[in-house]
Amino acid sequence: MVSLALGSADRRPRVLVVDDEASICRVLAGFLSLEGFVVHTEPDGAAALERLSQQRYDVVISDLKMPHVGGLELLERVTTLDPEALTIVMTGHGSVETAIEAMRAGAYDYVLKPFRMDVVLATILEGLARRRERGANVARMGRPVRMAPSESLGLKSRFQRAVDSLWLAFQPILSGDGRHVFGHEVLLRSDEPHLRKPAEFIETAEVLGSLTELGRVVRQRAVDAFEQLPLHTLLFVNLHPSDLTDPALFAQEEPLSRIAPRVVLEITEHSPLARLENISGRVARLRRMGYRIAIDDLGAGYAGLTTFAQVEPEIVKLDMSLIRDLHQHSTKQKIVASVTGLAQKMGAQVIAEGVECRAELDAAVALGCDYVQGFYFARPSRSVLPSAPPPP
Ligand code: G
Ligand code: MN
Repeated sequence: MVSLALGSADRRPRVLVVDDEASICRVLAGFLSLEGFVVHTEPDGAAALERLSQQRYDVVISDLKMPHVGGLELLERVTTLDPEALTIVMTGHGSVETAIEAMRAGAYDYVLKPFRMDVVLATILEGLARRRERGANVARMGRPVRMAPSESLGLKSRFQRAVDSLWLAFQPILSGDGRHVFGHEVLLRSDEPHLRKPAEFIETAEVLGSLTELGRVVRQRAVDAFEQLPLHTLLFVNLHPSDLTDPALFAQEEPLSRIAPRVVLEITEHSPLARLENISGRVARLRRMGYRIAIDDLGAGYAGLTTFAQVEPEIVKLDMSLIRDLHQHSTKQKIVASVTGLAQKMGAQVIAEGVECRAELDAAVALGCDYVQGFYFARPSRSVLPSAPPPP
């Protein structure tokens, strides 16, 4: 226990922090007390429930993985014990899925560990403000307005903010000798602090059923970005497999279609493409519209060669996991050599992704890669390279 409640006259918001890591409890309690909250801490769900049966809290901020009663169970119990309490879960980095599960269980919001204090504070303040608003609604309408957990309000508003602050970074794709710009890949970025990682942004869209909307925004932004491209170079745009089911992509009005001959659509293998019906037909339509098709991240995920046969790509992008330490790894060398050989037979060109050093570059080119992309040459950035960067 960090600070003592000052009796009923004390109207400061009360926060219960639940985490089996004592250091997290300490840090959060210290910080939130300074911000004017009354803070108590407990090391697990069972102890937290015991405390909640005796005292009311405005906010319960809890870890998910804890001994005895874990975070998810605690959440469910809090929702029935005190529906007015704002519940926030803390979860390890990259595990947005767990956070989402928690939101389904009734959590108001989540913060990803390692968290930034300003993010935690903003999440709490936003939640309290929302609750006040809701209280005002209850008073106005004379009957309770209960928010369904499925509304995932926190997640939705966060996603909307991410879409509003969405921007595309450019990363050049160069000839094997690094002297010519072949094209630029546009990569999804957002200034929304909770969804800075593109993968989390996309996962959130997936959960909210907003992938189609996100895909449309990205394609419109890609067209806007096209203006900045040097003459005769290509624009590489990532498609999510779900974009292939969006009728808008195939429609006359599709903004990207106006520049289709300069666009390479990257179809990723990170999600199982095989579940989509009639991939060959969809890809054929895109090709008739003038696009070129690339298979992205080959070697990273699902049935690489099946997709190869279904899509018959003009371009193949080798996943960076194959390129990493390529010069020291004889099995990777054999794989890269066989994929470049196969690509050549099929009339496709090969891009090595994620080249980070000279040795990887030399190995990739020696094994038959036509183009290269990676931090060794340029990181994704807000601006387009007018010409190839000077050799590093
Ligand atoms: O899945 P896709 O290949 O489209 O993802 C590209 C991602 O890889 C981008 O987010 C980009 O920032 C990152 N990236 C690009 N080049 C490099 C590199 O050389 N090394 C690493 N680690 N990441 C890279
Ligand atoms: Mn890509």
